[in-house]
Amino acid sequence: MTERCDLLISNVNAATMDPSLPGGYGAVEDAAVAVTGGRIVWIGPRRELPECAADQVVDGEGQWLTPGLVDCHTHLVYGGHRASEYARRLGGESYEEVARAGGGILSTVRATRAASAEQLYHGAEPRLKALLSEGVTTVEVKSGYGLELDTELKQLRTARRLAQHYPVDIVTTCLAAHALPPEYDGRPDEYIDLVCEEILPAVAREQLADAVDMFCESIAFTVEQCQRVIDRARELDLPVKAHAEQLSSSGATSMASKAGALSVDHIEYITDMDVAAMAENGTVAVLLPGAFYTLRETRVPPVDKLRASGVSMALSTDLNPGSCPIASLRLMMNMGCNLFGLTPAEALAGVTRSAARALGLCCSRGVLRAGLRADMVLWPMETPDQLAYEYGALKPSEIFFGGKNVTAG
Ligand code: DI6
Ligand code: FE
Repeated sequence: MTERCDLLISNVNAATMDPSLPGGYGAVEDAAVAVTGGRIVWIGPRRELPECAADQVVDGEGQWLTPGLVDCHTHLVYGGHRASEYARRLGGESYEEVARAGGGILSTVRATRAASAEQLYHGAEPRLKALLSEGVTTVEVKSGYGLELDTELKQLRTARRLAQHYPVDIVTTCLAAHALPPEYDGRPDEYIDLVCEEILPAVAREQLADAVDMFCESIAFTVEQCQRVIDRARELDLPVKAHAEQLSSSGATSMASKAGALSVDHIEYITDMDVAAMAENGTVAVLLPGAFYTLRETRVPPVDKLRASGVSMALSTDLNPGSCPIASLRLMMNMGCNLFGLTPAEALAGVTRSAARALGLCCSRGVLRAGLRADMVLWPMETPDQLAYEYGALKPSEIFFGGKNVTAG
């Protein structure tokens, strides 16, 4: 490290989440962190800090510092809402029944097609602000409520535009294979042709997506159709991920893992074979307890088996107007523990290190380590276990995005 730095935070306890350090949090007590050019240049016990003149010094007052949180699976940009559908489901209709009756995802498709880019942008802002206020510094945003070229592009451009105005990195994913649009009713293979031949190449040409996703389910697309989308994405050099095994078992998880998917998401209905395929291929399990909770599902993902097989488990909001209209990654940490049986340390790893891996970004973020981005959150707590345990009152005291203090208010 050089003898000067932009920012020095000292008198903190760091939950580095570095797996090479002992304990679930990779904790370094009484630590110091030096930042230059938006990156961590030194982190370790304060007494070992080399001589360093800092432009700005922050006294952490014994609080805990964590990596900036990463929400690795959202559908943040959409038109309208589905409050009436929620009431119908509370009255006994299932998510699939609502979808098959032309509601569900297709109801949001109609609203998203009808919305202007400006309306989509302003609709997404409060949801994004809610995430950012909790210390989220990277958000993945999917398309998938257009199901036609222009509206898919409109959603992805809106997502990119949000990152120009808020202190956050937005990672975009093209989810054109989310549902069958009404104009292709009865012709799913022809819609997959459109996705592969028109939508994905256009999105790749404009560099509007960092990855490609698909919904493999009885109310969406078959494993074979999803395989075609994956093959096309690979030809276009785009990484893939999949909504898999959310409502039933199909083999999508094994297929996607073997095809090198970054992550498979939901996975309540995976089998032992799927777990083995994920472990073998380094595919991240993205767990979405908010969707499980909202849809009042009863089948939980096999967390014990994933843990025993060494599969990385990320946690995310799945923020969307149908199965999870909840803009809180902190609440997902609590739900991940209460509903799925994660430990508090696994929950924090799930929204930092493993979430970064699910986006293919583990070389740049998700851990506090020299060389990585200085996306960091300071929390007024005595132990990092409080992040999963408490909800509502515990807020970040400072948020650093690329080494800049961006704490709101
Ligand atoms: N699974 C989900 O959880 C979201 N999409 C998907 O394939 C939900 C989308 C919605 O209901 O609008
Ligand atoms: Fe989703």
